[in-house]
Order: sequence, then structure tokens, then C-alpha cells
Amino acid sequence: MVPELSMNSLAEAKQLPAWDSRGVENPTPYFRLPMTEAATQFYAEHGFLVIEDAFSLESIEALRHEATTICRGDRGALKGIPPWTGTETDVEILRQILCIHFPHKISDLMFATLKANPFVEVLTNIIGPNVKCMQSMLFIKAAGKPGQAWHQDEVYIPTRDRTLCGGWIAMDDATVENGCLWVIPGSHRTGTMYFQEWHGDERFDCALEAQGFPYSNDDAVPVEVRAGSIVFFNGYLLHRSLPNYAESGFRRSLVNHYMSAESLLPWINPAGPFSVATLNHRDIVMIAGEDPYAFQGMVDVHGPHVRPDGKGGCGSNEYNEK
Ligand SMILES: O=C(O)CCC(=O)C(=O)O
Repeated sequence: MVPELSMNSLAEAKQLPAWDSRGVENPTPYFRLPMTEAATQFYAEHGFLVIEDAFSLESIEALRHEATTICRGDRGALKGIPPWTGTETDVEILRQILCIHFPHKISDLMFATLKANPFVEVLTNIIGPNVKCMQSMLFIKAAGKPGQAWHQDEVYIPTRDRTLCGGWIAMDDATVENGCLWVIPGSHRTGTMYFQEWHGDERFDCALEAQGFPYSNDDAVPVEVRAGSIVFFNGYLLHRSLPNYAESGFRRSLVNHYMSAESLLPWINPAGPFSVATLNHRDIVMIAGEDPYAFQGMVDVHGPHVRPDGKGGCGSNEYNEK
């Protein structure tokens, strides 16, 4: 069941020592475009990076409007949306959805956003000249909705060269109170993958939690950002988000996942006599540069759908999708 959210957890979160009290060099993750060598270095060292004001507030307002249209089911079939009666207000609609996977499959605006200039500029610096995208997720996260436990995105989406990168657009100001991202800076560096287990913690949704990593919650920092900022984070970086403890409103974000186009993407296992070493999932969108595997063509297999939020339980706890 979704928890009675305890304000104690928020107070505890706020008491964690600040990033700059831990003697971490170059403590500020906040940069602006144009991209600089310092920002590229920061990402390599700490595994994340914030680009402030990457999107104008007009663009963010358009994304918010589009999010509501998608959640209403007005951009086409969306597996898992409740059977709306047509009388619900926007707020009533949005309050019932935690997250939608692959919104770019039904929305021209979300599709265009995959390749928006701030993404191209940053990704071609932190990944390389050839970049592809394989996934988008639209988080609505209304007040009272759960967060996601500690995890690394490469556990779900494996690259061959550790280039997976989330590009997380804040569609509202994201704060500790309303469930911003938390990261463990530098936790991506060794490239160790931490296997996941069911957490049984009602603050989090049905996705599993990384186990056995050599860090504690005291090593984590909140990434509070203004609407319009993008948080970039490496696929091996341990990150999580806490519930939305605010009394009302939403913590909306659109997160797209990118990687180098040179890396194969052994994500979905097709039936057939293939070695895992040659698997290359082709439900992708090219973002920049050349596609060395263009000769393999493209497929369209992922459908947009609503992610379970744990309300009513997590079933067999086997939900294991990014
Ligand atoms: O937005 C959130 O609350 C969690 C996002 C996340 O963990 C991810 O995109 O991997």
C-alpha cells in the first residue's frame, strides 16, 4: 500500500549534511550553456551535472500542457490509464498517474524534445559525437506519491561502454520537500553494478533497490533545481528520489535516456540463435552524428504505458523496468 507519508522522513532528509560540508572538491553541480570543459569534467568526475535554465518557462508550460493531454488519453492509446469518465479535472487526472513510459511514442512534442538543442549540446560533449536515445519517461509525482529506491539505470538498460545517461528535465521546481533526485556523487566511477532486491519500504514504488553498495545515505546529496533545468546523470550513478511530501501540487519531470550510438544495446532478448554479444535493440532515435548500425534498420516495439505506483500493492514485486 502507498504509505501514510511521514513528515519525519522529510525532516530527516533535510538534516543530512550539506554537500559542501563534506570536503568534496568543486562542490557546485550547477552550470549553464554553452557547454564548458569544466562541466564535462564535472560530469566525468561526479557522474552528474545540472544545466540550469536549459528550457524557457514557455517551453516548460507547453510540456506541462502536453503531459496533461497525454494522461487524459488524448494523444492515443496508453496502456494502464484509468477508465476516465470525461468529467475529471486536470488535477484529478494528474493525481492518479505516477509515471508514463515512452511518451515520445505518442507525442510529437515529447519526441521533438528528445533532440532539443540543450540535449544535443551537452550529450555530444559528455558522451561523444554519435548519440542515440532509447527511452523516455514522464513523471507526474503528485503530492503523496512515492519515490524510487536507490538504483543504477544500467541495471535496466545495459550499454557496452558505460555511456548510459539520463537527461532529467525539471517541469516544476524540484525540492527535497516535493521529491527531487538524490545522488551519490562519484558512485559511477568503478563501474560496479549493484544487484537489486525488493525493498519493502513504503516510501518507494514497485521498482527494486540496489544492494551491497559501499556508501550510506550520508554520502547522498539532494539535487534541487528550478523548473527548466536538466539534471544529467550517468547510468552507473546510484540515485533515488523520496516521496512527494508537499501538501499539494506535482513534481513533474521528463527523463530521456541516451547512450553512444557506437555501443550495441543488448536490452531486449529476441528469440533466436543469437549470442548475447551481438544483441542490438533497435527501437531507438538518433540524436546526433552517425548511426554505425543503420544497416540493421529500426523496430517499434515499446508501447507507451503507465507505471504501477504501488497503490494497492506491488503484486509479485517483479516489476523490474526502468
Ligand atoms: O524522477 C524520479 O523521481 C526518479 C527518476 C529516476 O530514478 C530515473 O530516471 O532513473
